[in-house]
Amino acid sequence: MSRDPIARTRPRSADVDADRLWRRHLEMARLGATPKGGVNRPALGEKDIEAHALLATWARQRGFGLAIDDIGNMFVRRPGTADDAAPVVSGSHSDTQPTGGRFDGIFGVLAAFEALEAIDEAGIETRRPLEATIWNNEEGSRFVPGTMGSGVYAGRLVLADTLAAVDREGITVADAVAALKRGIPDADVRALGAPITAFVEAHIEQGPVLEDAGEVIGVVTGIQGSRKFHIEVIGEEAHAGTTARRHRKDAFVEAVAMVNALHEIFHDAEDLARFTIGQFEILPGARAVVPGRVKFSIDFRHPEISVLDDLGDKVEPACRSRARACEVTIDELPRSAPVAFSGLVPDAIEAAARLRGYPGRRIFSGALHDAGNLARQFPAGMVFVPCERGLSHNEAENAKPSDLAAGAQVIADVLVDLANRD
Ligand code: HGY
Ligand code: MN
Ligand code: MN
Repeated sequence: MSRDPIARTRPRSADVDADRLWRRHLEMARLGATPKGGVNRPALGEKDIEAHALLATWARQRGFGLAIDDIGNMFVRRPGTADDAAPVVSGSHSDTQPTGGRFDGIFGVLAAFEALEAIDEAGIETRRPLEATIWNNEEGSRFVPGTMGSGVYAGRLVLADTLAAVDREGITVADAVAALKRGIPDADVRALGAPITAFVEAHIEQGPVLEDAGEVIGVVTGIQGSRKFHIEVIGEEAHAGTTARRHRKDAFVEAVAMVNALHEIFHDAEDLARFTIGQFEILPGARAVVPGRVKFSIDFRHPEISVLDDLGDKVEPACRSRARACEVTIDELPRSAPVAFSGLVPDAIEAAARLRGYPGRRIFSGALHDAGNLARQFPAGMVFVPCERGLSHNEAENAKPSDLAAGAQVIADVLVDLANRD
């Protein structure tokens, strides 16, 4: 019997290959590369389908299984000795924001795949199957809403409604999923919502906490909630040279009054409310025409459900009371309640981190993640690693190869642990 107490408690796992993991990040970053060194890879656009196909090629080289479900989530599978048991799954997303970086999302996919490869190379058998997944359309940038694939998988979103959503060119999610399936014709069909023993997602932190603290591994305790709105102000196009102020229905002027009122309302002393207007469109967008229509988005996040309720409910009256000559419509997208990760998965992450020499700092997520949806149905948790200056949704987003490898290592250890538990 070993005299090393750690060796007795550590499940037999495999060491990940840090160089291979880094090379794969660089290969993926070529798909949709931007001149400023970032990535622009809209969900299930040409470059995102290439990213799926690249992962599929690596999976086939290893002899792993491949399957796609009805909402376009892709699963790479390493069988277990009890192959009908529900899998232990890890992964994230491959789509990006328009000015995205090289790590948001794809790190979690590549960490999961690296874990499966390392475990396979080491010849380690697991009782339950292991899967690495790409959840479809996490960012919600091409198709609304975001965390779409995991949302449908976990039953938070309705499949038929979601497949009917369209991008700005009028292409439906259904068309895009069909294109993915054409791109990977040999993939099996995966049942939506099939049971999962546990889900664990690796992600860059997208904030400064780990870097500031000099820590490498964060054990995520939860995700703040969010409410998102689409506002449309409808006025009347008119001649810029001839129309007096008293006769104008200027959608821009009224939208600006709404935006200013909203910024006041969401300005909290603690600086916890995250309020963003990231889209603002003036139509018809012509210099000599009084704007007849303005569309803008609201993205509001907070850790507490009562604040989400109270402040979020102020959006509609704030907009209506500033609409004078114009009409206003307010549509709310599906809400995300705050999520708490506890029990099986975070405990396994913390244990794995400690056995590898990391304290495993507890950390809360300001960003949304697919794990938040999965946690509503299955045991779930997340591992964070630092990113430079906490910068994300930015082409300069950066992370250290050694930190990425540490995160992938924790994923590998957690997968082996959870796949072999009784
Ligand atoms: O918006 C988010 O939090 C995520 O990055 N999609
Ligand atoms: Mn992400
Ligand atoms: Mn993101």
